[in-house]
Amino acid sequence: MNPNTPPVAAPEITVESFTRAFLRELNFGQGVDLDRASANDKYLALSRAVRHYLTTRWLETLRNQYRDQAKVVAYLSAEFLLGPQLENALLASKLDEVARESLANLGLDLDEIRAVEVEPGLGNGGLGRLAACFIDSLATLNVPSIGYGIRYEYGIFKQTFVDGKQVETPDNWLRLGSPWEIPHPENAVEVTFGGRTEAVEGADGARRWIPDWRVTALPYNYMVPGYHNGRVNTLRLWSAKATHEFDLQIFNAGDYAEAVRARTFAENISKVLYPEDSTPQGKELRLQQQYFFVAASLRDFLENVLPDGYDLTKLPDRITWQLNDTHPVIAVPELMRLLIDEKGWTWDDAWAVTQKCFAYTCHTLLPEALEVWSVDLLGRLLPRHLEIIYRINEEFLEVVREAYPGDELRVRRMSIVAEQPERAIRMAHLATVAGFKVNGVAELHSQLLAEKVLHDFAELWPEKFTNVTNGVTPRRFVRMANPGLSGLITEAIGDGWVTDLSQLSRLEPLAEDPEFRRRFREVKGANKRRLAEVLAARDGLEIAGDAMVDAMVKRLHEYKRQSLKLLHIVSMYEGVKSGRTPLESITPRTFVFGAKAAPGYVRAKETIALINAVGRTINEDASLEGRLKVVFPPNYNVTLAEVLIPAADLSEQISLAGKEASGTGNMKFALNGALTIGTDDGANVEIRQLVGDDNFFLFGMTEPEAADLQAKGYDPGAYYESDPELKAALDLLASGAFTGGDKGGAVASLFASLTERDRFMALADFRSYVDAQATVEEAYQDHEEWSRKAILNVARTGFFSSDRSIQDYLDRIWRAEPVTQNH
Ligand code: T68
Repeated sequence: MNPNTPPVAAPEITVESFTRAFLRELNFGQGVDLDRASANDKYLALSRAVRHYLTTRWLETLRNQYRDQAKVVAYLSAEFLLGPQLENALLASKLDEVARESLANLGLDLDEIRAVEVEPGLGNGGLGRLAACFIDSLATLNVPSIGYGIRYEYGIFKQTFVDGKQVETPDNWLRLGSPWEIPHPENAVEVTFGGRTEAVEGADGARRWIPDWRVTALPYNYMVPGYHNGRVNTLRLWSAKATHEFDLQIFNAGDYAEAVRARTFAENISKVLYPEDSTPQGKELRLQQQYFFVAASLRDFLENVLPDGYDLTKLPDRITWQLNDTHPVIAVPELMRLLIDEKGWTWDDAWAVTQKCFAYTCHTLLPEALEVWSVDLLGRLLPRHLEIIYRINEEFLEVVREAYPGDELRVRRMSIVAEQPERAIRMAHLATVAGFKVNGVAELHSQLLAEKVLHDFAELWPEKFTNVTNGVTPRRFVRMANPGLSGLITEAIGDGWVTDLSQLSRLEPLAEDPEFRRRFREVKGANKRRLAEVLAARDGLEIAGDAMVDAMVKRLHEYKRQSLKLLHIVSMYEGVKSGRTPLESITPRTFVFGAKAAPGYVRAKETIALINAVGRTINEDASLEGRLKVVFPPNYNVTLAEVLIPAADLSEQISLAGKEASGTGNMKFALNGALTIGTDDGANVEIRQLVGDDNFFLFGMTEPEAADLQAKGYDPGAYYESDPELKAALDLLASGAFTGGDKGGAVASLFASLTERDRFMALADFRSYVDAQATVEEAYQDHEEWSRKAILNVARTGFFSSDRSIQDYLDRIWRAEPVTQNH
């Protein structure tokens, strides 16, 4: 790019010019007249018009970046769960009002057009959504950065329920066109796989890799606009295309069918997002995906972002590659390979630079969620990388042996290469050895990482370990999703909070103001009515517009304990049916679940079926007079989150202590004025510290208590036998009362799993949970007091902005002095 190219003038923003831009896109982009345009035509034309306005800023950002040659943060993530783009783009570019007015003049409604958008579901849950919040904050904080990931053709599956059971259908999100992406075939790169390696005479460490197949990585750029600051960063997602060369060879050999098969094989790489969120299966295609996007991203940075002839010994001054979990960790041996085999560097020089370029974020505490690749598979797909990993490991184990002479047990524990149950590469160990920093995602998580999961490493390199508590973008999750609350806040304290969320603390005195509380309740009430409308239109679900909204939305996993929530609901129902609880004493409540289960996770799917069965029974039982409702809208996604979260009164964060790394839904709810009922887990700990014990419903064992109980020998049967309410709830479930008399299948399986093993100790926390729920009931009766607590939740949770997280990454990691590792 020529840095002297004169800037293109930003298009003037007026209602008239916007109308012209919109109609131009409609006529010449879509080829239709306004009166013949479909809803999708209008959506595409509007999106392109908005994109057009942002493009000038985008080019400017790129131009400045090229001129300044500043240090860049590259966020490497296999998932970016972006959510709908149109409204965010309108808001970031200050076009929201203009667009609304311009469309209204044409007799069109912005919200109707927005509703057409299909969100890009390129992520499973928290990890993918965090990546999306982070690139938003990076742009808003003016940090030169690039997001790198995969442009899956099919995102997270679409969930439907058939007879209450989850059925997955493909998410063909690109079907109606994708106005937010721009392909750049001229920047395509080749990625190779398979084959073998051979020696190179006289080179220190270098070997020649002779791969046996290759694919083209085609980049698609997405704009990442900062909020009202003129910066537009880039998210670059890679799509796999068969190489022409490869095709031609086979076509020329006359085997047409084989050529087509080979093309499909190569293009499969970016076909579909794996829907397992915490139990990686070690599938070859997944490793292909990981290497594919990482190899393309590294090459892209070295060739397209750095100037020609850049002195790579200075690479750490220009880049930090932030590894979002272990999925991109194969980038480490890839950089080594590029430096040694392609640039001719010595091993030691390459390692010295590589060690300063990567930092690793861990998102779990569950051992089964730590990625491990069998040596057999890795060696077959990436033979050169396996050799490099072996050598990294050899040199690393030397360091361990030097630090702990004679401690071979420790050496085995820390080795990057596991020997049991099969020879395999532990990606978290590789990431920890190669990264100059390792961070957890909440205080408790980072502490447990250093004490448990990566204990040996934290002992060897304490300076390497740090914490960065997660955050969420206030633009999407407050300003956009909750216009009512945003208006109220802005009226009270101005609009500075949108980019400095700590300013929410200025709301604190207003919690004591009855008029402010009344208006706050009014906003909540309006949000509930909006939720009721959306659920009716989207799913035909009927909920009261004014009941307490009690929400549990997150992936379905045993450690998150949706089954504990279910037991509470069954217990409330059982209380009424058995006459223990007078119906009038029950606060009208709508329980809202949202959760996808990994398609192969049988127990999770059984739990979904049971929640739906219980819901159906309760919703149809006229004797409850509609006081309790259980709804489970299918296909919970970012679009629905933006409607549900602002409407919630109570946020369920009930994982077993020590299992949820952080949670980010917990933050979104608190910021929208829901109170949390939660365990002392993940970021709940910090939420409670900030909002205060009086404004948080704490229950359950602490992590050390849970660990102790496990160590002593946990017997769930004892809890079942000794707590009559728990027994009654479980027995009612087991009796088939919710399943048309069926006592087998999911019912028997959940009953047995809870009473016999109960891996996540739901029964041990039941009593404390149900008691805390009784406190919730009581507190909710007092509307004034509840509103006070809710406002204090908003006022005291400004800390959970992803802007603050990004500032912490800048202070603690991206500008930190790399750690020296003595080898
Ligand atoms: C989540 N992890 C954590 N993983 O569970 C959550 N995993 O506590 C935390 O708040 C969040 O990350 C952000 O830090 C995930 O979402 C995955 O989605 C995932 C996907 C593929 C493989 C493994």
